[in-house]
Amino acid sequence: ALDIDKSGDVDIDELRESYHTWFGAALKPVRALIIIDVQNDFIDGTLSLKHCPAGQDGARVVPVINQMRKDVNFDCVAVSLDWHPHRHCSFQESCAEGDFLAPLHPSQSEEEARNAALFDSVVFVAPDGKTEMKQTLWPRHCVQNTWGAECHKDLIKLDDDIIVHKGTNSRIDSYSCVYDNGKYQQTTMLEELRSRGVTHVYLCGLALDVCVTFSALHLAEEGFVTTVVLDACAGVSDEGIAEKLALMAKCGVQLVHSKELPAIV
Ligand code: VGL
Ligand code: ZN
Repeated sequence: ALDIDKSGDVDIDELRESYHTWFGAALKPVRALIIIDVQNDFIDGTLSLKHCPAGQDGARVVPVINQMRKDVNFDCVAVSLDWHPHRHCSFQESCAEGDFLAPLHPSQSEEEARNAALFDSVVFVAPDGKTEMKQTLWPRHCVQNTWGAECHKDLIKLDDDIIVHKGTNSRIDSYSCVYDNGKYQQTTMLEELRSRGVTHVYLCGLALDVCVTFSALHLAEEGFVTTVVLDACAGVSDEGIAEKLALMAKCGVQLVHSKELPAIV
């Protein structure tokens, strides 16, 4: 290591080496592909995007993502999985049974919560015991170790891929693969990316206006140079997509087409 007190007789080779150790990681881009929730339930299962307002086919992203893995030399690949317990606060079925996995907020009547329809929202209390937490109710989906939680059968996965589970806490939902919706807890994503010196992240997957957007915003906030590959994503609703694309652009997230990547990277 460089001893500042002896700067009179600095060894230039040692200096160069130290410089490389200190700053090399920051200067040399380390790129991660992050594949968000390309799971059966969002494609052909209980929360199929085909039956959502935008009517998109989630399976369309699979060949695009596979092609990106071939065309671009990513330093690592992370695969996130929505990974809920059978009972979860985001499930309309749980609410309808009066099985509230988080306390209802005083402004939320139990009657209304029980009768809430799919895609309605209910107001819970956040894990801090006081903050209002608005939760959209989805059909039961991506239950741990079920077919619906498996990735699409054609999605390429390699042994070295990083797997990150999200939404495992029944009390709070987690759209982002980084933090839950109230930022109370984090997944393993940041430690996985930081331990590999990742500087740049490229996101794709499902759903563009939900989990891809929330993940991209958290990663941008954490200092990663963040890009979303739009044709490698499918979304829930056209209005949601328009709103979230504007939000991401405003927050410095780059929006690109997969064809542009080999030239950029
Ligand atoms: C998602 C709704 C509920 C997603 C997950 O992966 O976009 N959407 N849970
Ligand atoms: Zn979910």
